Amino acid sequence: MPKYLKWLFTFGVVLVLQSMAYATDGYKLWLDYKTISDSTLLKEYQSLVGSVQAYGNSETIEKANRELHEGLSGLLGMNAKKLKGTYSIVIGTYQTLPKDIASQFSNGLENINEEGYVIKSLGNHIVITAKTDIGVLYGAFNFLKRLQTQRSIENLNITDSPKIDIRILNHWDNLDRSVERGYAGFSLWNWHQLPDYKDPRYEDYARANASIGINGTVLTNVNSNALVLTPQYLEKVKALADIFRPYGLKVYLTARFSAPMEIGGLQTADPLDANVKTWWKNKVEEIYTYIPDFGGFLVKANSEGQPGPQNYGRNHVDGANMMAEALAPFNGVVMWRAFVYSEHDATDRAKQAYNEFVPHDGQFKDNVIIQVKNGPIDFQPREPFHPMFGAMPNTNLMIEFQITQEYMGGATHLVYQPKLFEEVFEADTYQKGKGSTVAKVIDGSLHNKKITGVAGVSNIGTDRNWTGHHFLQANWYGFGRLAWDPYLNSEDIAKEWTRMTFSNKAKFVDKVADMMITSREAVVNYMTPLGLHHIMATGHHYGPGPWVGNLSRPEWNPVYYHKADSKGIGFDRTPSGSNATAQYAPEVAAMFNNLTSCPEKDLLWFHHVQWSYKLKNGHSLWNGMALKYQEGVNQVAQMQTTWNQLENDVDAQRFNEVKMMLNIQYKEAKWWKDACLLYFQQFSKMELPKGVEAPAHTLEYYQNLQFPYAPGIRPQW
Ligand code: GCV
Repeated sequence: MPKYLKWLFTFGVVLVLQSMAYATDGYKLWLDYKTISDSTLLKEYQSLVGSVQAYGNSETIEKANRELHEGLSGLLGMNAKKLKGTYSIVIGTYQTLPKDIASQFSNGLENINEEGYVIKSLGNHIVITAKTDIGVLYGAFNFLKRLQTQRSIENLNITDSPKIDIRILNHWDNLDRSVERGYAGFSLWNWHQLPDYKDPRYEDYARANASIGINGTVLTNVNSNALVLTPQYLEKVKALADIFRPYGLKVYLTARFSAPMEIGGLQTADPLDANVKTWWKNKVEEIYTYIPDFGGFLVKANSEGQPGPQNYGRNHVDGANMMAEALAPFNGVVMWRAFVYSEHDATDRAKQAYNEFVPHDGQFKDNVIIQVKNGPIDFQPREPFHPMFGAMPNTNLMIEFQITQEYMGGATHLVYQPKLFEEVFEADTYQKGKGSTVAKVIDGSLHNKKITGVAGVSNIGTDRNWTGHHFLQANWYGFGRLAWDPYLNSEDIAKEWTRMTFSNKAKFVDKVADMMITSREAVVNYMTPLGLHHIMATGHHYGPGPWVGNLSRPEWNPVYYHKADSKGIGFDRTPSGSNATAQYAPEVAAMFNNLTSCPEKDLLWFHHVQWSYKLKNGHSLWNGMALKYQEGVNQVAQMQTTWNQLENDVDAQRFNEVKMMLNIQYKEAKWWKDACLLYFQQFSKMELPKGVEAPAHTLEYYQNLQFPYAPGIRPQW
């Protein structure tokens, strides 16, 4: 072979290999527009899709146009400019569309809100329109999704609008690029190189968020650093905001309450002090000169050592309203976190946030929204819904989920979290009688709220596949979908994601979705079955640590939560115990208080139960608990079996990576089971029942395990 041919051949092989690697490393997320492999369907789509006609000059319309071109070219296997199918794809807002097309929507757009969209077949057109440019972009993504998931594109008449205003990621990213509770590499934000070096990944991040309707991002950790509010950093924040803007993604920052002292030279940060108020007013004005559409602040105050208004004898209302006043002229909001508990308060930690906030219902300004974690403790594998959701009808409340898996095995455990999110949204607060679900509180419909919001603590980092584990992309995806519409079904979302990310083969989709759905209960079973909670190791929170009882703050100790003794196990939160149940509506409280009506999944959250207590399946509590732990391990084993059966349907890289992760998950599920059962057995003094595998090591062995460099640990702890 002539030399030049050899060279060409080698070059070609390298190119092909490179593109294969790129296509399968997970970087493209659910937006990998692979050509449709079913040739009949491909031909059908090619015969239906014509040219894209975009109306409007904004950057957002340009992005929508580009997305459609890229998406259609990829999915339909030919340059989109050459498509000659029946329907041209017409995009534009109601105002920019040609008059003859727009006039056919005279009433249509009344059904959507500012971010909603309409996709409608009209003669030889498929029209994607909206009131705003961003609505058009959302519609374009939705249209592409129809092709990605192989649905019909004929006779379309789709209207869709987000049900919640603020759909936001919270990055717990530090300025040194470490990520608190982050398991997918470093922070995406390269502060040192910004604002001059604009990593293309910033745009990819914004685009991915837009594709699922996420419209806000808090760039910095709630354990905050005031430096981000200085001009040196605001310039960098501006660079990011400029990149994100065409994708409808607003930037927010965490505001350190003591910033007026730390970067402002004041002697106090007292929210009622005139100089402090002026300082924040000026600071906010300054921020808006950099970022005219800045979203506002997220604040963690008087919580886990963060400064706040209580340092000055003031309360949350004083602090939040002071910041809200500064932001109001610019339509900015304050997201004020309710994650508070104090070492000086001896009451059950699960009660403290409610006690601090509920008496202030109705006192917060209109542009304050209180951000409440989904459950009353801290993102445990399962928690009952937070009682504040049923108790503050006159206050804007938003929900906070943790997408990153601080308490669910970091990025090595496949846990499909939208199932958890759905469970919380469906919970009934009974605030206005039956049917007063958390979803209705959060979407504002129960109390007619003006600002609504859903936050998710991000699981994103610099790892090539963004989330550390291919399947954890589904949690980012599903978070966005449920933030858009909290009434969606998590199983449908799992299938949709699987189709877009891996394959449309029906059998594959069913098996993968089944595995994802199972994974949610599996993690509860092998870590904290029957309502157990907060029994993880200290600091890094990696692995089991039910024996920990020596930490300086009582409510940091696992023994505080499980209260195992010779009689039984569990935290009595009924009127005979801490009476935390009284924070729920009477119907809910009655259900939790009664041992037989309390759902067994929450049993040990609310009751201290005797080891011999008979569960609904007839087993004693001890046997039932041991069997649950085993069930969790078995479920992971089943997930491994399922995945191994799918080898031929997945590219080698992702197949192997997921396989290795599942092996880790299986090992760690057994570790949790063995360590917890050995520890609790000291109290129950009962044998493990038939069907539960004997532990691999002694309790001492598990107690001595150390992981000084486990990822995600708080730098200061
Ligand atoms: C950002 C838990 C986590 C902390 C986190 C805190 C919070 O305590 O362990 O890392 O801090 O929640 O939500 O503020």
